[in-house]
Amino acid sequence: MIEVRPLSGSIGAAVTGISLGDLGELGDLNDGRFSAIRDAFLANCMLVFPGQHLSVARFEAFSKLWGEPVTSSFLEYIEGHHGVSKLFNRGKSKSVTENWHSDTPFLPEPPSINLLSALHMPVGGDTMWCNQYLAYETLSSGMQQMLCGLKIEFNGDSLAGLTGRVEDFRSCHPVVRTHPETGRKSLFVGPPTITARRFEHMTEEESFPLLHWLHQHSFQPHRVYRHHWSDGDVVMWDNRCTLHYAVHDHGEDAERELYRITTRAEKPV
Ligand SMILES: O=C(O)CCC(=O)C(=O)O
Ligand SMILES: [Fe+2]
Repeated sequence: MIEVRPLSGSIGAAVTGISLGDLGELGDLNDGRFSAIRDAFLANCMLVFPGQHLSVARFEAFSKLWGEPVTSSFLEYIEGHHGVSKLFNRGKSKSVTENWHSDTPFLPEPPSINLLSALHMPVGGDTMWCNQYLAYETLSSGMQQMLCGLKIEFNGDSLAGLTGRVEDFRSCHPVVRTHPETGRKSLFVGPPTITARRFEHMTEEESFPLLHWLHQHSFQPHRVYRHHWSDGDVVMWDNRCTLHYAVHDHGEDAERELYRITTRAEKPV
């Protein structure tokens, strides 16, 4: 039987009692079990399925239940497996994920649901998530009103530079977005020196102080879950109402490998 256990007081739940690798079961997920997982996902913003040890094909099959893969030119994908990439330890100085971010917010339709499947994990190399519904709900009513209607111009230049791409990635999205499935409002921000550079129609200088404050407000420790990985864990998170941060404390040579899929392109509203 599926069991859902919260992992912190603010975000995340562990789901046990289900084998995601069992394709027969996956078919059956269209019954009550799929809706149990979906409800747990929408309520907790991120889920951990411990000890799944999925093959790439089965990881793909599970991900497909949540939507079509979203790809970007920043990543390389495994041949024969559309939208599946392999994350590995590139060294701390080359890490682009050791900051609080949501994935590819500079796309017109960023991915909504992201999944990782852990192959080989080191000691350390944790990942953290924070809850952006709570980040919005804990703002004063005055700040909430002021932000309502503002947009951030998200910019992919610095990521493009680091990964040698030359395309111009820019999209404006609402700072306060409404989740299409839960109807809840969340704070949609990013690292102001990397992607969330300015408010629409404002300069970077004008925008920075408030963007910086909103970003810092988002990942206060009491709104964060920190996951200590084990090989075989599958994790999925809602890219629409969370930020995440990959801690690089495992050294340059430690093995750290995960499969990664991002799904369901959606325009933030
Ligand atoms: O390596 C990780 O734990 C997560 C990296 C990341 O930011 C991502 O996959 O989007
Ligand atoms: Fe990420």
